[in-house]
Amino acid sequence: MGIEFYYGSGSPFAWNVWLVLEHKRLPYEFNLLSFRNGELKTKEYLAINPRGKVPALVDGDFALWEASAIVEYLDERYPNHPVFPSDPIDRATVRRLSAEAYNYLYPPLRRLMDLQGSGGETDLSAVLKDVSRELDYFEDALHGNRFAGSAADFTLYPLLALAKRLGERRTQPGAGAHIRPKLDGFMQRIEALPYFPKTIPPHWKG
Ligand SMILES: N[C@@H](CCC(=O)N[C@@H](CS)C(=O)NCC(=O)O)C(=O)O
Repeated sequence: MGIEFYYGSGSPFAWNVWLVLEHKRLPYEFNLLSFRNGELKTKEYLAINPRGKVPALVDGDFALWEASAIVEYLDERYPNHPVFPSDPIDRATVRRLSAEAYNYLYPPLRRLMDLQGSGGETDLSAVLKDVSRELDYFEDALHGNRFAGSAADFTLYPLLALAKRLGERRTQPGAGAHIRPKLDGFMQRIEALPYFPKTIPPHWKG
């Protein structure tokens, strides 16, 4: 039994794991679950991930969920093409950046998604300010190519892509407008990876 990967289109957490599976050249069975059709809440899927969320991974008879835990497991279990550097300080820095992306950038992005279309412009500008402050933070935190191909890159990229997409889908400049040159260059480096196109969320392509 190999690796089974459970994915939902557009989930930045699931995209993170997908990029890591590809980066590490691991073979896996891809399972696309539909949010709309309730496929994350079936008895079968809840037996894999009792939280009913994506991503999840089954490796043999071991089931695991939570994107960061999955990424760490994959890197330790399958050490080829590592996504964590060997130096303890670099490893800690990669972990810190991943945690910061999920703990500080994702929450305002989530609020932005929830607010879009609700017409609450006052709330919207406050949330945009929170998103742009975080984007500025990451603009300053990324130093050149240092973390290209690390677990932190694969955590951060899907969140930036989401910010950009949210901006493009609005009539006024949105979150994507705050992505400045270093982050933009970082996104381009990820997008140039040979396996990247395969991982674009299926419903973004159509
Ligand atoms: N902390 C979790 C977050 C996973 C998560 O929130 N996934 C969302 C998609 S972005 C989901 O599956 N939502 C479905 C639901 O809550 O019903 C992780 O790191 O994997």
